[in-house]
Amino acid sequence: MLSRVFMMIMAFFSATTAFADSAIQIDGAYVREPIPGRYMSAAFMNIKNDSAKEKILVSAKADWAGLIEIHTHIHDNGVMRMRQMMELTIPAGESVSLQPGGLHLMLFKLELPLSEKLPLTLCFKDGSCETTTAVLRSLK
Ligand SMILES: [Cu+2]
Repeated sequence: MLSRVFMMIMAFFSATTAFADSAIQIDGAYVREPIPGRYMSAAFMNIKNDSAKEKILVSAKADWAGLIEIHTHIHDNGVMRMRQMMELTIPAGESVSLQPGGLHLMLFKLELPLSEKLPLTLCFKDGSCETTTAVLRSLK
């Protein structure tokens, strides 16, 4: 009887640990302050995958943005253009950096004015989601 209780406690602890041991770490998230009168902007961050499996970002959501798309920049005859990506793979044990001029989350239908701290949730193909807080960063 005692060993059965012990087993249950162990099972509980290992389940708790698995839950707390999140595979995805999001660092340095920020939202660029929108140009006055505009309802769109971009978010940048570093996404680190600490798990042994690749993680595939498929969507992002926030209360303060009506639509969020994953974008990258491509060179097209000397012109930088943005292109939507339906998926962004973060390989096992690696980081992907979203930064100006490259990958970013494109934010549409912003609810202005934005607050200084902006909760942002990233969701992955395996059904898991991770929430971070992006800070609002001024254009200057
Ligand atoms: Cu974009």
